[in-house]
Amino acid sequence: MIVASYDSKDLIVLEGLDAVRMRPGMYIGTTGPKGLHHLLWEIIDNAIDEVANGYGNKVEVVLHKDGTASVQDNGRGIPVSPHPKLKISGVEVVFTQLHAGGKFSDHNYKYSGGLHGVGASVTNALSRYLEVTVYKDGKKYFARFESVEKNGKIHSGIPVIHLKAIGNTTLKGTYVRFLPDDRVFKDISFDFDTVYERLKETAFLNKGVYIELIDERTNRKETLCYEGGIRDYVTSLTMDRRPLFVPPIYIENEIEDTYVSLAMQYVDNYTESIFSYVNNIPTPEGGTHEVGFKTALTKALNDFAKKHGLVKDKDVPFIGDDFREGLVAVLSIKMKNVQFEGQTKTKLGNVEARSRVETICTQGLNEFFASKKNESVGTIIIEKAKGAARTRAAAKRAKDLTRAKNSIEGSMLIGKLANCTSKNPEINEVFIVEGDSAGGTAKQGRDRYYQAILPLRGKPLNSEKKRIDQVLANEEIRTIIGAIGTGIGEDFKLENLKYNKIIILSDADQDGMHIRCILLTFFFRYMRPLITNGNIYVGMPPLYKVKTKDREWYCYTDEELEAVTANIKNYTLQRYKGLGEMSAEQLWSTTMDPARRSMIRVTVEDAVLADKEISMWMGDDVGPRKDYINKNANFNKLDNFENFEKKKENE
Ligand code: 0RA
Repeated sequence: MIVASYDSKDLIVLEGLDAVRMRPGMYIGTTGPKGLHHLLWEIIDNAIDEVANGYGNKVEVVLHKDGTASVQDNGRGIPVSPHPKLKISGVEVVFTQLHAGGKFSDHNYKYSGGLHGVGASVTNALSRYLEVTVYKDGKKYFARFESVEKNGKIHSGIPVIHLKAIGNTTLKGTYVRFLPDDRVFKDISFDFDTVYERLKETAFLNKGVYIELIDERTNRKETLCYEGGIRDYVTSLTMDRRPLFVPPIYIENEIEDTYVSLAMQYVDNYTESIFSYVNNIPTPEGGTHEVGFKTALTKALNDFAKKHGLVKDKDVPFIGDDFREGLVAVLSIKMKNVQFEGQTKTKLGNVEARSRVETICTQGLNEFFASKKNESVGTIIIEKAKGAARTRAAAKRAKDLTRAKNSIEGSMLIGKLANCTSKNPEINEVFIVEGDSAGGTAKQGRDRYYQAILPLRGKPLNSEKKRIDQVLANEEIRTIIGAIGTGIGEDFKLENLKYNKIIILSDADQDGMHIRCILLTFFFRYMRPLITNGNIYVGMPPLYKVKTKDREWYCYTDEELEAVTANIKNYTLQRYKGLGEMSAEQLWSTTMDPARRSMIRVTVEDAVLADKEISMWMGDDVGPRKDYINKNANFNKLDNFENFEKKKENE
């Protein structure tokens, strides 16, 4: 058994960590699953930094049966000698000083992802205990930290065993193992899939690094290593989507300590998917590096088209957007002194990155297209861009038409909308309701002061399968756009949003599910800020009503139904097949009244995954969807695949 021993000196050093425990949200965002996994990312990022900088090549992550997680790398080992000022071992600096990781890495690594992170000390602060073993210079060292209770107060991350040599070794590297503190996190179990997806992204971004994930709770083991790096990443992103050529275009170069790599491909659809990273940190808001890449792409492709006489006078002239229709690209850069901007601090701000990325990409692309064997690839891209330019011209005509129509007969177009009286978007809500009859019920049941109702007559168009001009030609879609007020695509303006909550209300059957998918797909592709901003909700009508002589209950899930009916006798059970079966009062009290309803707020945790899944579920390639359903579906609950596809055919 380990006996906790620590002195007052330790407590003073550790005051910073107590602050982390007081306000975990400030350091890891939440104490939900996302925050819990953040603890592990901090440790993994440190190990990856070490191997990605060329020291070692392997990182092993284990989820243990006892609830701990461990990360082992075969790098140089965390420094063990005393820090000149702090007079404590390097290991203790890393795990007890806030942000020490960053300061530490600055001199030791050319680039460091950890700079963005909050540091391994935060993991220590929010753990029951954390142990470190360092293998270095022929010796094995060990240290243990604990969160200990003293005088009714919990002190975080106290070194109860100061770093000491415990034997000899021929190994090198670092092993960290920790138990998240269940007094901080409600649920301390790591999710295999979440960890796996993160490690997979990491493996793609650090080519050749060998990553192993072992789940001892379920005996699962996965090995990840991509010799092709982001080339393999792009290939995996486009696997389900008919790439227009293989392999992806790949560029890699370095200017003044800025290292740039780019892999790109085109697929047979109309969306643009650029996934960019700086020092392995995703930058979903884009930034200067993306601007540099886009400029280079436009320039290189315009030059190619001109050189090969591919544009005729009658053709619509290209703009940059045309070259990005169907583009799937991963841009990964590494640089020093990164500055992040934007709403969620995920946008690169460094101006020097723009010109460096542009120079490297222009040079690389020009070289690629100058080669005789790549001419066909260039021609394919130009043909695709021509299609995009034509559609753009058609879309503009459609948009102008929509705008004109909106202004002339604006009230008529959203005539189906039963608006609310309040003009305050902050409190206003709009329910998008499946079907006229349910729409009517909702209109009667609502609080008309702040609740608007928009009934949908038919099924809206599946926007994943259609070009923007066709999407805009669809009346249901136009009505939705008109009602919400923000506009779409690059015209989108959040400040014009008319309703703070947009609530999709559809039946709890297959058709309802399908309508929900179609609407979410549309919002994801054309009004994505509504999702990232948390304005989109899915309403949850009850599935059952249980009634006895003197009481009734509404149940929203099968589990609830079981719980309610477990202890009562002589009841009648009504299963609601559609919203239309409820009275206005019932719909209000079960589904619309903020005090009693439950709703799902739609968020996007992972843009890469969401993008992939949406094209799998809603795109026109049937194969991947069929595979997925056959692998994962529970056929007792779901109709079979053929049925699902038949429903989709009627779009
Ligand atoms: C700074 C300097 C040195 C190693 C490390 C950091 C290091 C940190 C971590 C975190 C997890 N695994 C790690 N491996 C190495 C090397 C200094 C020296 O050569 O003594």
